[in-house]
Amino acid sequence: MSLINYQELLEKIKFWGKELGFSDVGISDIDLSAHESVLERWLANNYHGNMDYMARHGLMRARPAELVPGTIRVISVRLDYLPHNAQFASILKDKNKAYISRYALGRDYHKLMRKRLQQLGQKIAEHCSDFNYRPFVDSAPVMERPLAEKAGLGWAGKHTLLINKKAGSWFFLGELFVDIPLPLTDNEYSKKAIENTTTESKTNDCGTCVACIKICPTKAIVEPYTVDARRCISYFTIESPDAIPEELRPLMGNRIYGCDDCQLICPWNKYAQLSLVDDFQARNNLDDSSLLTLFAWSEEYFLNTLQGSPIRRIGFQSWLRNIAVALGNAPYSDIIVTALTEKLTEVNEFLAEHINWALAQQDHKKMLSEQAGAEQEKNHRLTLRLIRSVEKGLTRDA
Ligand code: B12
Ligand code: SF4
Ligand code: SF4
Repeated sequence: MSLINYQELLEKIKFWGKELGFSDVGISDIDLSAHESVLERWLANNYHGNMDYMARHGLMRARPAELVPGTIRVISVRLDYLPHNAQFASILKDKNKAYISRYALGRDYHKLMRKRLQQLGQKIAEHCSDFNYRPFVDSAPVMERPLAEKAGLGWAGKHTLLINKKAGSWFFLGELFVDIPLPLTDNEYSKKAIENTTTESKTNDCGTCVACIKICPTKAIVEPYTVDARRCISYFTIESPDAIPEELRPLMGNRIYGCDDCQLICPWNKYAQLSLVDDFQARNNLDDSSLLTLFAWSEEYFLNTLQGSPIRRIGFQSWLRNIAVALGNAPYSDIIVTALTEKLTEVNEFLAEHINWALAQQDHKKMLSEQAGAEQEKNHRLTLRLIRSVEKGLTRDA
């Protein structure tokens, strides 16, 4: 039996990872015991809303070897997704345009990353006779961020997303569960990840900054490192098929699929790197479309055009629900009122309720234009502050 030099193998894994286009690769053990109570508390507070899958597997989410028996290491990878010409500020500024989270402008990342992780696993298998692996990308009960933190890919910021000092936070995570004793990553992030779970207060490169907590339009970051998903725009425009709570609708602005605000305000995103993946560049003008154009799509057109896009997953009903609310948040326009009224004749009760809400908003703005305008500006106040900060600090991506 030939002995394997795991240090040498690790160097090869890093090389293959880069060859496959991953921006970073790190190795962690599988001990997430310090995160079990955090996860339990999050679930007990019902912060997961109707994402039943978050509660379904109990603590297996924090116990990789229960998910894949035999796992002793996790290889975490990072893949940058920031598209060229992100136009963050210019689209958020124009209330008649549709703002779609910049991770979702191109092809769905799940399949693409899983395929690359599978290839990485195959490469390792060619060098290790007795080797088992399973790739995951956001698809199974796995705590991806705490694993990636331990693997030295970055630190979890107060908005809970992973950040790297040289790369910001515009990236996806994925992992390969493996059953070989690879050496663990030992860098500033992995050291901090361990320190932070053994001390009362966290220390990291967020320092005293609280910009993400302040800028969140719906106050979803209820305390540092904790997001109440039910208040997060990403949750109620993507994950939840239910009606959007009325009090949150005006705060959504023109964000019709996900939200990037907490990352946009983050000073570390000055160092974000543009994605090298063609599939993540914008397709079908999704980076710069008017709300009315998207609202006019038929279901057939939606399904055909969004083939391979993550947006297709939410279905046509949620798509129209989100755009209807954004149209309610747009400045008064006869054309918008006509489009909403016409749509009323062809939709079910669920959508009709959102459209009627939007019509009432439009009506309100027409009747009391000045006062309503001021009210709308109040809701838009944080977005205006964000736009200024992006224009000043992220000139390339503004
Ligand atoms: C459920 C989920 C959501 C939910 C809930 C988000 C949340 N913050 O929990 C919703 C729908 C809101 C969401 C939104 C988004 N998501 Co999401 N989401 C997930 C998912 C599936 C699980 C996250 C989870 O387990 N949450 C439960 C909490 C308890 O765990 P956690 O946040 O990971 O762990 C934190 C705590 O343990 C905390 N912590 C640690 N120690 C301590 C100690 C104390 C005292 C406390 C209080 C906390 C604490 O820090 C940990 C790390 O942040 C992951 C994929 C995965 N399987 O991990 C993607 C994932 C986190 N999402 C991702 C993305 C990109 C997003 C969005 C940016 C998408 C968008 N543009 O709209 C937004 C960002 C919103 C935000 N600020 O989080 C990426 C993040 C990549 C990155 N750079 O970090 C992931 C990893 C998917 C992927 N494979 O790339 N998401
Ligand atoms: S994604 Fe938007 S709504 Fe969700 S926590 Fe971040 S800023 Fe708040
Ligand atoms: S905005 Fe500030 S507090 Fe929030 S994640 Fe970035 S550095 Fe940390």
